[in-house]
Amino acid sequence: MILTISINTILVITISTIIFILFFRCLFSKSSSKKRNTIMIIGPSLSGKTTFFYHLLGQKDSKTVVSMQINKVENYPCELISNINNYNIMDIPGTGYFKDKILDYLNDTLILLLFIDSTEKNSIVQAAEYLYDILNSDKLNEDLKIFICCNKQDAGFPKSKKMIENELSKELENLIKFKQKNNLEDKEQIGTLFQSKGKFSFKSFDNVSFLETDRKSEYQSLIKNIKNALQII
Ligand SMILES: Nc1nc2c(ncn2[C@@H]2O[C@H](COP(=O)(O)OP(=O)(O)OP(=O)(O)O)[C@@H](O)[C@H]2O)c(=O)[nH]1
Ligand SMILES: [Mg+2]
Repeated sequence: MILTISINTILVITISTIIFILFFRCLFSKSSSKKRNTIMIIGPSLSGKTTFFYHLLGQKDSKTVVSMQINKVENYPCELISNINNYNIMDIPGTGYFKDKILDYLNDTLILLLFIDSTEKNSIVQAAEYLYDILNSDKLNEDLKIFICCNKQDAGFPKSKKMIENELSKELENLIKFKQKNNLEDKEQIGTLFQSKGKFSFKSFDNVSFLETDRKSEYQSLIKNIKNALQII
């Protein structure tokens, strides 16, 4: 009798322990491999974000105006980038108000496209400010891929991706020094970029890559890069 009770007790304890362990393993694995499916398009005003957004939606000849709200599709079957999965696609206007919202969406973002007008110096200066906030943020997730899209390569005298990378590096370096000198950082969260010393280089960010693109080429290289990235992630 004593033996039966003790065997039963041991059995109950063992089964409960297994269920307990499995429950917590399941809970933990869900939180660490969160399914992210957002592609976010950001960048200075007039860099060509909404034109690309409509291209992804199959509306190639859409006329755009300065965006005053976020363009968004949810769970969208975009055949240009995947035949398998659906994605949320967001186009964030280049005005100041929306720029501040980007960090809120960063944790759910898989692919971040930073658009730059390659013919405009000011577009590069503004892009550095976007990048500072993003690379300095504690909301960067381990899956995130950042493509710096040197857009409008078909227009005027565009800068190459190499020139833009060099200019952006210098702009970021100046921005970091300026913020450090004037102690312009959120005291609650002092980011890694704010603490960095010496020359800034994109070489230490292997999730960031540069590419040249434009509407005329139907964004072929950009779409190819997005497809490749989605297959790997
Ligand atoms: N030459 C050229 N012009 C482009 C290209 N992409 C967009 N444009 C033009 O650039 C202008 C701005 O494009 P939008 O797509 O509205 O720019 P945006 O980045 O959404 O701007 P905001 O909504 O103000 O943030 C429009 O007149 C487009 O026709 C491109 O690849 N080449
Ligand atoms: Mg727009």
